Amino acid sequence: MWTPERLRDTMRQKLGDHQFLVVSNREPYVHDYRGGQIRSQKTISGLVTALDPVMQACGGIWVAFGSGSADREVVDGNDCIQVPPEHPRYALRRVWLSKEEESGYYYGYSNQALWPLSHTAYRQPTFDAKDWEYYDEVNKKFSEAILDSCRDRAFVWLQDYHLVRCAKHLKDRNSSLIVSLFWHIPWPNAEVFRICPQKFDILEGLLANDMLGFHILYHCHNFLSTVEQELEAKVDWEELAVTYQGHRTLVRPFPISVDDDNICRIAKSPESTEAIKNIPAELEVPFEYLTLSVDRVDYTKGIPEKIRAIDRFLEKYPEYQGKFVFLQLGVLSRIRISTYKQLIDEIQGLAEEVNWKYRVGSWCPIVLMINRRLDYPAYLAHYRAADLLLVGSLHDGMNLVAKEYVMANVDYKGMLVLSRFTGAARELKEAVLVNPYDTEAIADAIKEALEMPKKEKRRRMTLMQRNIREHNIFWWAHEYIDSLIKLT
Ligand code: ADQ
Repeated sequence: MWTPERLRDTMRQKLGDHQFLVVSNREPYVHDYRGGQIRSQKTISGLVTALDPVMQACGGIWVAFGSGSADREVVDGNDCIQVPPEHPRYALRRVWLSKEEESGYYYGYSNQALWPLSHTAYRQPTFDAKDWEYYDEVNKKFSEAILDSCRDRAFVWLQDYHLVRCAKHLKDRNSSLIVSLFWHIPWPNAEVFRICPQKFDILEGLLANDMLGFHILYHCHNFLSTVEQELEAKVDWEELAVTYQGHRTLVRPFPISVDDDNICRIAKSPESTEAIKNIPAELEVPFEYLTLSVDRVDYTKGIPEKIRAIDRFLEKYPEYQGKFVFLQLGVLSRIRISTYKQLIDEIQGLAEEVNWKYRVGSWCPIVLMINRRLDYPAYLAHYRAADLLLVGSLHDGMNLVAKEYVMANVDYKGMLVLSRFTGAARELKEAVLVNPYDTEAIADAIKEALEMPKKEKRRRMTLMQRNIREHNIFWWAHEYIDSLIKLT
């Protein structure tokens, strides 16, 4: 099994004198002013959940946008700070962006063009030429910070769709760097991608990487056929590689994962066990059966679709009325974008409607806590208390919530109902798999999961836990870096 220690020792051997840099838009730790004091906090995102344990194990430099109100106050002369703040293990190098840059690059091109383009969730992307200019400029800025932070021999590991142009800018300045980008979201099929006005610049930027990683083989194939249709490039389907303008890029699937041991340890901790007792009071609604969902509030996560399915479930199986509660936990993100504001209104409106329809006395079926950040033991306590976790993503690169839930299910109490359109569904085959657009099917899947015999739940959970243990986040990082090292 892969552990942080094993990853650290293997990386030391394999990396030799190469520096190790991770680069992402979102920083893993943010410093903000609160009540006149500077407070640091870990940020919430799938990317940070996955990569922070890797960086804590391996050390190195993480380059990211400094978004906190007090971020500038705490860095040294090189814009660096050691993190995690309570027991430093690696350096965080902050990149500063102006409001205009953040608006054009992050809220604009990244999240109103690339995000909807990559997810089949039926929101039309907006391609704004000015946003694209900001996007490319910010990618240059990131590249400058990377070049400034590293020597000639370095592995630069770019993260996600915010940084498609970085490899090109880096390689133009220093071709000896080994550069790879991991794409955390789905890659669309060629027919969807072809509408993008900036498609050549995007593909050119991505093909400057030595390796491109996606969660699943299907996304690798989508990428290869996109390249085949859009560029004069040699696509090698057998080796999964592209040669473009004399440069070869490997394209590989690496299904991302979680820190399994840490989740189990904290889920079993006395703090977590104690926190379970607080949940009924926190919900303020009596229940016998608790269904939980946890999401960043995003239209790709299928939250309104889940609420409609709960309505149908209670209509179709009235014996659960008065006993069943659906708790939607969440954190808000990208709320400056109007689609996200509308989504919050839609979720709240729907929940009110369904609650009004079924409310009896102090009971109602939907509890929304969509702007609630919980500390880790309390967060895992919710997983332990739940009878089932419902993941309803309309499209999701992986979905780490599903994997976290399986590992936190230390009492084998619950069951996972999982959207087929997540990367996780390719691995967690023992979950109850559903089409998130099919209201009727979700209603039936909830019933099936709630009524599943204990023995069957335990059997399925054990198989899923075994799979995640064998393919945890340290395994993932090792597979990835090992493939990169082979390129040297
Ligand atoms: P995300 O879209 O952010 O990630 P996901 O993988 O589910 O989606 O990760 C969300 C993370 O936020 C989880 O680790 C979860 O624990 C945390 N979280 C959510 N709500 C929380 C709350 N209220 N309190 C505390 N923590 C909370 C993107 C892609 C995914 C891909 C990941 C990693 O969209 O498909 O799995 O990157 O590659």
